[in-house]
Amino acid sequence: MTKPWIAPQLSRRDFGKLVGAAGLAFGVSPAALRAAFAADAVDSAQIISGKASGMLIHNAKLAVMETPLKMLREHDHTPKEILFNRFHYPHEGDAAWYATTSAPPEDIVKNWTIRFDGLVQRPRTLTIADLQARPQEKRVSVLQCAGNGRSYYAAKQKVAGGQWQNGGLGNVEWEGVPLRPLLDDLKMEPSPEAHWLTAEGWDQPATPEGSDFAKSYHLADPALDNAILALKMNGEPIPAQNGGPVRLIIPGYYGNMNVKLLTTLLFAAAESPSAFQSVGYRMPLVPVEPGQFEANDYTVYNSVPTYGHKIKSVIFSPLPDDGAKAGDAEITGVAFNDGEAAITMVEVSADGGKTWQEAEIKPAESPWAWYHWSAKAKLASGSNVLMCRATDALGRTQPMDGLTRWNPRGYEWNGVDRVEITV
Ligand SMILES: Nc1nc2c(c(=O)[nH]1)N[C@H]1C(S)=C(S)[C@@H](COP(=O)(O)O)O[C@H]1N2
Ligand SMILES: [Mo]
Repeated sequence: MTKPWIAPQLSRRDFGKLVGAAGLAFGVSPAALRAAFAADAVDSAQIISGKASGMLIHNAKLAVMETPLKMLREHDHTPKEILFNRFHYPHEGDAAWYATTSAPPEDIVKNWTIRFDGLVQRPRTLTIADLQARPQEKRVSVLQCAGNGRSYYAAKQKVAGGQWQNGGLGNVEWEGVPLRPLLDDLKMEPSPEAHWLTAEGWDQPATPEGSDFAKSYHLADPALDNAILALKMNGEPIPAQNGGPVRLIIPGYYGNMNVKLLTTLLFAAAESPSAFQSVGYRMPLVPVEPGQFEANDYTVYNSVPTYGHKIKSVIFSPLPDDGAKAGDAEITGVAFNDGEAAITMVEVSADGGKTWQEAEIKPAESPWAWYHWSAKAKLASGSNVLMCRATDALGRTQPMDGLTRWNPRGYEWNGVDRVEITV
């Protein structure tokens, strides 16, 4: 994919020069950027300009970080300053411009194009202004990394990759152009063999063997009915770090399906051969045990992409260092799924699963947003194991033992949440 506003294409050798130049141009100090790339022991605010301090860093070089639950629970819509972040290629060289929570620079927005191409009679190219001229719609949706909760699989066998706890998620208001009406209006005349739509992001691999960040959706997937080409996040232009100026949002779908820095939508006969679609971000079709199936054994025949969020609930309060007291307490948290059915029940236990009671659930803002729930409980002096489990109108619920869904890439953790607090 071409990057018209950067000529010539920069090589990694130019990295040193560029960190200085790009850093200054976009208000990030070169020292902070160098520090970010040098060590994991830096603070989140140094890695992404405008980010809050104290995020849990999984990979400083790639700016991968999650939100401590103490920060996450403070807001109903997760602000950009604390929303988790995940990219697959380092924010160095020509990618340094998006290491910020600010909107993308004006020249980038002005020159941005989205190419609609592939198995169509008439390819089209749109600008951000073209998208802004169309009717806009809002979608409130949980955004969650498919690797969220990966660290909990270590109780069976540790899985390679960022050791995410529960904070690789946020509840976000997106706004943009509905996808299906746009595709219809563009009258591209896709060929009858075009069954898939592949989205690609601007970011590119450092070496030619690497894969572009590309994700594919079956054109018959009803989730596309809710998809938007988002231009705004929480009422503002999407921060560069979260994929501005334009991001494909499929509400209710795992983070990787929501392609940031969207440059291309291709009609295709099959799903993309990109490793991000054909090997990574997939779940084995049948349950597997460690040793039976390895991280590189995935094919499009033995596995399925991480599409919609598996139903999940998370305890927000009390957390172990909240200083909870013995006696009456309120247990609170959130629950969400893929939006295909309402969440109808959240059960809570304060005694490690011996007894359960139903929490009170507040209505959610949209089918894909998180639900808040709360339950009254009594805490005993000593250790208390709090647990929660959500169920939806289709009867889908969380496994009591999340380890039954162990998989070699550690995706889709949705085991019953468990917090141990000592009072
Ligand atoms: N272009 C592009 N889009 C991307 C990615 C990426 O590396 N490049 N990572 C994906 C993954 S795995 C996740 S979890 C989310 C993270 O979104 P956030 O950084 O806005 O929280 O972006 C997704 N979209
Ligand atoms: Mo992710």
